[in-house]
Amino acid sequence: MTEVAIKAEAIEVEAKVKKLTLIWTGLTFVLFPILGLLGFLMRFVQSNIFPAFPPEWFYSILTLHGVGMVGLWYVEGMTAVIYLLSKYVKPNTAVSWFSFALTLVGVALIIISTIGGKFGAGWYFLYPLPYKSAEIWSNWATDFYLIGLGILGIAWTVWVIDVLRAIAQRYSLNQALAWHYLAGKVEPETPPIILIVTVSCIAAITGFLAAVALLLLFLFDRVSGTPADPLLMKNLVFYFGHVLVNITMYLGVAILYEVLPQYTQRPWKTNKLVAFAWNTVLFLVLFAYFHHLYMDFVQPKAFQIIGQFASYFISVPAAVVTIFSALAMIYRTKVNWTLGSSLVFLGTMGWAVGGVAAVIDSSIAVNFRFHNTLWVPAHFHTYFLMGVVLMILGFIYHFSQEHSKIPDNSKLARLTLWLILIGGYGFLSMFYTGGALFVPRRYALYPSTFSAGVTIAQISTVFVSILTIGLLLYLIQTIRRWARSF
Ligand code: HEM
Ligand SMILES: [Cu+2]
Repeated sequence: MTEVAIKAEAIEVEAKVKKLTLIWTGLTFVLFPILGLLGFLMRFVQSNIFPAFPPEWFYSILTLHGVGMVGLWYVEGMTAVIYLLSKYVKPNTAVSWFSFALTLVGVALIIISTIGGKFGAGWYFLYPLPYKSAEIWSNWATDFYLIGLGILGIAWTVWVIDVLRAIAQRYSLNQALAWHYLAGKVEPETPPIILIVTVSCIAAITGFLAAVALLLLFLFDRVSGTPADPLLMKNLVFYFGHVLVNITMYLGVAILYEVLPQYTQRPWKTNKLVAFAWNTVLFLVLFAYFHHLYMDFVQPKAFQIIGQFASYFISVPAAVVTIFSALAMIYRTKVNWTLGSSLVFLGTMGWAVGGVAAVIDSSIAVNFRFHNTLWVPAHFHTYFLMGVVLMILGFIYHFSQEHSKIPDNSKLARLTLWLILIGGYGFLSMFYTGGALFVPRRYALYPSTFSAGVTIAQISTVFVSILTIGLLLYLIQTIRRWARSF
């Protein structure tokens, strides 16, 4: 190909990827407020404001909110990363559109199952509950839920494989995993985003395989009536869930490595430490999920111990290396703080806070007391809502501003950030307080033994209101820029 033809092709790919990012992002603008308001509603119900609210509705809302949020941010994280990756490699946009269409079908089935069919087994649908609902929901609702998940699984597996294919076109596996850095070489250069996304996509495939096995065992039970082994089912679902949630965070970190340097004018390169950290993640991600099964006394004891150590060691390399490097990036330099770069940075700090809370809970002695208390939603809302969600919202603003060229309104941006921080951390502190007082999670209405839960939920609604105003201001500023980017 001539140089002109190569350039023309690059421009065409860029335009295609940009359009894709705009459309996926539009979906996020619709789904995030709906799923967020469902969370708000749950806090109202737990405040005892509507004592007659049917508990089964609470559980179907809880299920939709949980699975919806986890899926939404995974998908938007992939979109952001594909956009940023396209500077280095050529992801196939047709595959992304295919995943988009299938994702819509899967989401529709899950909405019908939860809102229409009252399916309320919680987002990780622990076996055998889904088909033993005590007639709260019908078996068809469970069928819809599992088929919906299966469709999402197909869509996302194809998507991840295509990203790996695009990376493999330019980098060999050991280059993509930066193994040559471990041997002391720095050529050819592996951008951190390539390394992190390769690790994430390989891990994702193992998670989706576990999900396939899980769904097949559900199907086998449904069709033949032969029960599956509940311990195996729990291992499979938590392997899948833990991996999905973790790689979503890693996608956020990949965004950080690629976007923050654009605001600090300092390059952020892979080195031996970064390469070591992410290869450790790839290895340990297989074992950390055991921390979800500490209360299962039938689980082999060795797994419990491995789970605790893997959970400790997985958080050290990636998080510590990333957080210290991010601080070093902004130290003694003039950072261009926009709404976008600030959100990406604050999200990284939220990831750190949530990570500490998670490591505390992954200690067996502590988990013994905190298991299934509000400590659990406390820590995962920290690294989700105030972590990866802020990073991705930061990316969306960055992307929309880049293409619309509308300058930042720094006063409004500052107000927005303060509202999000005060509302968000206030909301989280109420979950943490509940955890410290051993208030259980997943209660629609708290019995009198847990009356502290009601007070905490009431205070929480004030903070969620502040958060809502902050997010609304964010949306107003971002959607304006997004709309101008078409
Ligand atoms: C927008 C603000 C949000 C609010 C007000 C909110 C509120 C809530 C509430 C009240 C619960 C139930 C806690 C319990 O008693 O067990 C919950 C559960 C949950 N939320 Fe959120 N949430 C928000 C954002 C998010 C985000 C951004 C994510 C993930 C990306 C998320 C994921 C989840 C998950 C996975 C569950 C557990 C569902 C289950 O137990 O099956 N939430 N949320
Ligand atoms: Cu986990």
